[in-house]
Amino acid sequence: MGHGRQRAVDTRAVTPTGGEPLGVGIVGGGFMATVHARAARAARARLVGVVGSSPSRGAQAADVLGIERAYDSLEALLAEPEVDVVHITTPNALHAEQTEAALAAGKHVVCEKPLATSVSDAERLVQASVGRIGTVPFVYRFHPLVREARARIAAGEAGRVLSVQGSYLQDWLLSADDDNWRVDAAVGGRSRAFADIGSHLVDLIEFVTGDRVARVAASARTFIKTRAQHSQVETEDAVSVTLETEGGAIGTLLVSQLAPGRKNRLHLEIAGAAESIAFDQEQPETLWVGRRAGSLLVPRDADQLAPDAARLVMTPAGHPQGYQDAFNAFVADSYAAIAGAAPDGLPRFEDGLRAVRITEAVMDAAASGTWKEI
Ligand code: SOE
Repeated sequence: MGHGRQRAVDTRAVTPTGGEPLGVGIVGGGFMATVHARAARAARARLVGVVGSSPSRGAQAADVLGIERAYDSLEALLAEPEVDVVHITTPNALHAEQTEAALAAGKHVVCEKPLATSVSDAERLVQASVGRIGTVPFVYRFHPLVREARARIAAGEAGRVLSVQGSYLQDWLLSADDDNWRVDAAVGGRSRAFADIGSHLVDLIEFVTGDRVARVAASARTFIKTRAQHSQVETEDAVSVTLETEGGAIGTLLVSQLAPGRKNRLHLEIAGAAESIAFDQEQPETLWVGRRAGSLLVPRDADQLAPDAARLVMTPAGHPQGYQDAFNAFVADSYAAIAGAAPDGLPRFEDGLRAVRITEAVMDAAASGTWKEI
């Protein structure tokens, strides 16, 4: 794309108030808490406190994640004046209540997706976050080559977007022996696979194309109805979606947590009138640009990327950059927003609400066998 050398913008200085590092509180102590804690540390924040699902789990998380202190309750963490921003990494059904409490305590919030398990709760959180920064980790937006794809489409290089084809496939719930709170609708919400990973896919489609999904038809399946600790599973293992966009494009999506051999494969292919563009989250070092004559693989090399993509390049070409780097960049930009900046492409609560709306429409479409408008 020949933009010449771009200097990466360092948004990592986290000093919203007079040079003090930002104080971070983490709610939850599982896999995602680890990812958030690493990202907060990379952004030079101070990891002030953590709350686990029990005091002993909180203490364990503080120890393992190197967090200063475990608090016995969310209330105690929120009463801590040194905490400026709270990261919510708990099971989905807790997000709304915990986020609302954190906002009411005057904190900024980074809340895991889905922002809430109902549209009305997500709408309330958007209202409640006015005057604060509220962000949702749609972190795949932070791969440099996703930004490159977006820049190409925005600049008109790909031509009018005609079709999108996406899939997000995993296999960690493949067997009936595999179990997790996410399978339980009372804890994870009515939708499992779509809310958990399909939400990333639709966020990315709208982010990259600049277009919006207008309506959806869908089929959902729960293939495994009994799991180790859940005798009646109702959340979907897999869902396929047919969509139309406001801009007139058409598309198909497949989201499944029962795809043998696929670990975390988010794949997106967009066909414009002049170019196709394909991105694979598990191969994020290249972007495929398809042309009738002369397709090419664009490398993650700052020299060759649009400015918004180049600024997210953390390591030189040949030194692979991946999931945690994308997460780090998301958290750094969330903190930069708290410090008063306006980073482009930061997924905010409004984007979290949008994903909840689309999830609800997909599940309603699957249940009714009819098209649903978003
Ligand atoms: C599990 O499906 C999970 O950790 C998701 O919850 C994340 O959002 C996704 O990024 C990776 O997979």
